[in-house]
Amino acid sequence: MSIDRRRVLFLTGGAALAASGLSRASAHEYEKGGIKVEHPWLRAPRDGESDANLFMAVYNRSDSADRLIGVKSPEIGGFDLHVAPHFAVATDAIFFPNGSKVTLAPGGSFVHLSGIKKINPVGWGFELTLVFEKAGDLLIDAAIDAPDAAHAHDAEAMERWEKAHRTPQAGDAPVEDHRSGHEEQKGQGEAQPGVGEPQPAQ
Ligand SMILES: [Cu+2]
Repeated sequence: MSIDRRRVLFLTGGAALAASGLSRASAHEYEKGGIKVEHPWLRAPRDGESDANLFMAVYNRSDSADRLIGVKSPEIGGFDLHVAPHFAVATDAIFFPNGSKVTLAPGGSFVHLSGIKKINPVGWGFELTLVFEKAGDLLIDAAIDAPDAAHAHDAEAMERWEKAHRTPQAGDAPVEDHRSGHEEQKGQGEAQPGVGEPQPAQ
């Protein structure tokens, strides 16, 4: 996955659309049968955790109801479907009436992913297959937002995350300086080479 892709996710994002007040079709949508999934995104696992919640807008333009019954990815251990009280029909599926738009969002329905084995950093994408009862399998690339993101492509949350997880940028002090400092500290208090063993060259 390239940096260009990351830029694409930002440029087609909800933040820009919200700011302009437009809701034009963007590239970040996926369609199969009568089902269209728009802006799938997830809240990245918090540091040290392996769970993430997945959100999206789902349009059902077919003339029959459909249900999301599963999520597939080699990178997840499992999933469960959480249905907000006002949509509650069953907890083993998320229900999409025909002719409806249902938004999975924080505070409402969502897909909980667990046991995530490998995931890209915030700002990148995560590929998953959504399993709809009638429309079948639909491969999506969910945008990975910050763990505290309020909506898809939450630029403010992403900025906070990047500050807290800052990696060296071009123009920063060389990485080597930083690392050699750690090595000096690490050496202190560690076991000294045994008597008679070769001493490291200075
Ligand atoms: Cu999007």
